[in-house]
Amino acid sequence: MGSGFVHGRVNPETGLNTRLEDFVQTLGRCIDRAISEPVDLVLFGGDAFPDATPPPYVQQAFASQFRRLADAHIPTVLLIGNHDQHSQGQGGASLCIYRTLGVPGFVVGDRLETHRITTQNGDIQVITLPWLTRSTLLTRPDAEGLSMGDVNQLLGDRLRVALEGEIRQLDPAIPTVLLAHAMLDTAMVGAERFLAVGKGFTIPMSLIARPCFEYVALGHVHRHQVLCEQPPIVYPGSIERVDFSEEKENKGYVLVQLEKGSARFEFCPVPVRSFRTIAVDVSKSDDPQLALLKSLPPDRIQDAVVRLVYQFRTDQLEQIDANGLQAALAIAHSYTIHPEVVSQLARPRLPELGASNTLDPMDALKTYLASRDDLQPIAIDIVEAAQGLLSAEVITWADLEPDETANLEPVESQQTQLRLL
Ligand SMILES: [Mn+2]
Repeated sequence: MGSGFVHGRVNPETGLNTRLEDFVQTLGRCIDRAISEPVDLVLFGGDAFPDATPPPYVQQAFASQFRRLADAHIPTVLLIGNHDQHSQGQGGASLCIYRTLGVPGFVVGDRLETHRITTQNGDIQVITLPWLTRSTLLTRPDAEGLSMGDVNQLLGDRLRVALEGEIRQLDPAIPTVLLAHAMLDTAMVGAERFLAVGKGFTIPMSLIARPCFEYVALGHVHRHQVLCEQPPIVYPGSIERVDFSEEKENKGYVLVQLEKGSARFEFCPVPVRSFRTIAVDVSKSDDPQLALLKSLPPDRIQDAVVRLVYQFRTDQLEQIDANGLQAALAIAHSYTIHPEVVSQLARPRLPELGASNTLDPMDALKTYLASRDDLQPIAIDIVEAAQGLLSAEVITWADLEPDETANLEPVESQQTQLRLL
């Protein structure tokens, strides 16, 4: 809540960004269902806000919806995600205020811990596993001199031991849910995978696919997916679209029917605002303006967040009327227009890089470098620097020996091309 404002506009009647209003309405729909059932327990999987210090009006919008659960006496677990954590020290997560205020029935999951919760239909135990950073389980000397892969291995081992400790103390007579904010190694994330590389670590599926859990509820990945059926390991996904990478995803929440030894779950879609990419090449058209207008059928763009991407030739410039496009797009909720000149698109591309979005960033870089004979003399240095960047190690000019700096300066134009990659 509080993200994606660039896709909204200010509502003159409320002074609020319309995307905040969308998110509040959708969250309200989820909570309406929780209250109308009523459910016995609500689990929130983390990442309430884009960062740990949201503006007060955004916090209030979130709180005013969750307050309805407290009023309805529905126990609620709020898990801490990576966006909720304050980068400075412990205990600064934005959701911890609910514990400080002692909101009845509310539990905040900011550490690995088992919570026994009494609901109107019996007791349940919820293990909370918030987003882990290296510093959660490792001290600096632990990690000194280790590669990223070794650090992840060590983190996995430490987590396995800590989780085992929680599991041994479980009451075998009542159902158990693991609520985790994590990237699972088998998760499908498309473009998000690239963002995740080098940030935090990936939890192996084998660590959590355990018969001692009736259900594993996951947060972090925005796309809804079921990673395992027995026990169910489920990302409900985000309830709203944050950006165009989620254009084609269904949004909703998951309703779970739980008893000792079994769980049934159902993904419940919620109607959310459409995002539409309209991509059209008018470079071969005699009437590019007409072709553009035809690409904007009202039923596809009405009330949607639209981006129009079109390719044209520079000699068609006078045939394209920006005012006419804006008039046609006025029925959209919001829109952006991205003209691309075809001659600029003629730059050769590597089919290996375009065909698949499942390529690992390091593999992508190596593929690119293999195609650039002129970069071979520094290819090894580039790969090493990229590994450093992806493992979040900061390399500054000060780290380089003076003569290395001198060697790097002449290749400035090559660095510019790398940035385009
Ligand atoms: Mn997250």
